[in-house]
Amino acid sequence: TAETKPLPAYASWKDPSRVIVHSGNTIETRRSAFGTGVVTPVDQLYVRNNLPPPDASILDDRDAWQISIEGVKNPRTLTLAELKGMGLETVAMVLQCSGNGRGFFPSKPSGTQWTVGAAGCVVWSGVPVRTVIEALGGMTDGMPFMTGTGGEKLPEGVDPSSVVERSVPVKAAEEALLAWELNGEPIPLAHGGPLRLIVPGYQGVNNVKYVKRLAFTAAESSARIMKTSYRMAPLGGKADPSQPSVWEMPVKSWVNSPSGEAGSAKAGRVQIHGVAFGGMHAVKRVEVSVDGGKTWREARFVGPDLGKYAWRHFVLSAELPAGEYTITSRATDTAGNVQPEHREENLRGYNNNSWADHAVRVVVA
Ligand code: MSS
Repeated sequence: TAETKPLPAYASWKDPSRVIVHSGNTIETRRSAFGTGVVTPVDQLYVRNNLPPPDASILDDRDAWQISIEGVKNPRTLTLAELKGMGLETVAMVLQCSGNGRGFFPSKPSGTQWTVGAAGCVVWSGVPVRTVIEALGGMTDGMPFMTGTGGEKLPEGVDPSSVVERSVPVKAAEEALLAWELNGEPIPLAHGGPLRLIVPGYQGVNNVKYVKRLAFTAAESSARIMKTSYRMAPLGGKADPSQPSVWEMPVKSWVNSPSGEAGSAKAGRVQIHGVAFGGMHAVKRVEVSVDGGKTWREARFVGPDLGKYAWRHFVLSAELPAGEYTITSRATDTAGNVQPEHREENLRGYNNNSWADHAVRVVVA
């Protein structure tokens, strides 16, 4: 089992047996903890913070939380109470850190060495961003970006460009939510309560927590987290704003069971299962290989389908005599994108969806 540290105070309610605490700002779900329920319980959902979270007192009066809406015909500040009166929608979606799978890069990029557990499938409830735009007279013409700003208080002496501010292409506003509930309960501080910007299909970093400003903008944010972090920079190179930002998630799947931990499979009939998602598209099929990708068999989806942004569990029933196996899965989405064998090499280890990297080595006895 991977090394784990004590849970930080703001996430002390997480189940320590189901997570790996890398640091006070990075907590990963164990591969063996995912189970087969579609929705990830919040007490085992991963956490990633770029800055220490704000003081828990921001949750004392959730309805009084304010967000400034800019880049619309009638810009104004809205309270969470007002947002709750404007509309209600829910979306089930995969929340995944863009660095999930970084631990598999041989180049050992700096950052948390996540394997598979910086991801979960969760349900958000809130008001559609497009409803808010309409209520404020529509978007200002010609704004290519939607920019969300996080509500962290920057620590004393910290450069203001350290603010968590992310821009996404404005078309993402059509499906985005300003959310106040996670899995049917008020969003905990660790996951961005009282109010979070949700951008379905996009990598985790774009889902800005404690969102205090939502703006339709002519340019991308000049915050460091936008300009140079979360860019697909070349190995050995330098990150710059001309490189692709981590936005839409690519198609991906992995096997959760057998997990590869000692004793995770016994000789005989084994139900190989895992999760698959397509980012912007539903997944259409998953194949499983028990011989490291030489041969593949069609897996079957199990459990409810919670929509194209959610993941699906898949299962392959296989007869496994005693021996050593390299078990992996390969997903295809409805747009025809196939999960690749190889990762896209990049400086910081983002967007890893390689089926080879996500294979589990299993000793069946
Ligand atoms: N938001 C804010 N405000 N801050 C921070 O730091 N982070 C990011 C997102 N958002 C942040 C935010 C990231 S980066 C991620 S992943 C996410 O979030 C996570 O989530 P959770 O809830 O899980 O913790 Mo990577 O791409």
